[in-house]
Amino acid sequence: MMLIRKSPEILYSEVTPKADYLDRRKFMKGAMATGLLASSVAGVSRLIDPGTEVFADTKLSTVKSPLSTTGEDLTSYQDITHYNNFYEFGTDKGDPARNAGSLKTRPWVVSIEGLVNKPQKIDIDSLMKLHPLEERVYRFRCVEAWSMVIPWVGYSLSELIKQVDPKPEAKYVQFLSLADPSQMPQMRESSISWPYSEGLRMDEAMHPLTLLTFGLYGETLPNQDGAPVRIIVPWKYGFKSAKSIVKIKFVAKQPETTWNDLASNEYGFYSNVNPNVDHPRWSQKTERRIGASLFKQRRTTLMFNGYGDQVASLYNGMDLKKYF
Ligand SMILES: Nc1nc2c(c(=O)[nH]1)N[C@H]1C(S)=C(S)[C@@H](COP(=O)(O)O)O[C@H]1N2
Ligand SMILES: [Mo]
Repeated sequence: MMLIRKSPEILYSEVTPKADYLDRRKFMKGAMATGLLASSVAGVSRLIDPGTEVFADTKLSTVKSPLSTTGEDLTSYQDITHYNNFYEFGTDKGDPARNAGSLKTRPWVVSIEGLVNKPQKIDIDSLMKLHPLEERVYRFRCVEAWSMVIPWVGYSLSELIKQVDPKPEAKYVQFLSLADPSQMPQMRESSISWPYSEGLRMDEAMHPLTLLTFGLYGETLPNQDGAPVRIIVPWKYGFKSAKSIVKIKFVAKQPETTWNDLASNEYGFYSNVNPNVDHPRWSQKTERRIGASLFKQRRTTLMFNGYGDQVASLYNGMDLKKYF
């Protein structure tokens, strides 16, 4: 049973009913207390060394989603939570898992502001209850040419947007992450001008695939993955998905975004996954699937990360080499 979390072929929620899950946890806690767990057991490192890792510990109840990607092996929980980009906690892939424990995710308020008829400050626990939570498996493709397949938990951002009633002048949505050096001391290590900012065109933000994300593998997000709430836009490079969001702002003009500001020739505002538009310093034709067996690791990158049927029409008539 404990191997289920690591098993790549099966949907976590399909094979682990809540009761089993809770039993497993009780067993693991008991086993640890009596020193029974062998270090080879999957997941044991999460329990043995809580000081250097950050755990999500709250089970979420979810419904399955028809928008889930099927037929792909899931990336392991270990890889998803130990190979991260979250520069507020350091620039190495292992830094967020080491450092994000200092992030306090309660209380947490998300401010919805700008060109909306119903601006509001929503407490995270209310935000999570706004709509039933779904499990959505998506491919995740980083601009650095690695990828994962992740069972996220959340609901379409459009559900929230409908509730706040954007004004007709609102053409873009901006997402701003927390920027608190007292909780994120490694912020000072890079020259990024915080807070981390990302944005989408309104029709992209309203697209059902755009996920307001609260969890993964059936639990709340671990801090290093952007707790307590982040955006996931599966057809775009990973940096479009801002983590640990405190503000969602509706604006008339294309907002300034972190990586585009830093190097606009390397990171476009759109950043749709596109194997035909290389990054100036590397090819985007292929990617490395993290954790996959050796001969399945290197794989062809798919246009729009494989979500073209659903999203290509958003870009009709646009030159995607110009608007990369
Ligand atoms: N606030 C914030 N959000 C962020 C980042 C960041 O450094 N800070 N990195 C981005 C990048 S480059 C990627 S690839 C993804 C990584 O998400 P993951 O670590 O959960 O895989 O988060 C994105 N969101
Ligand atoms: Mo990234």
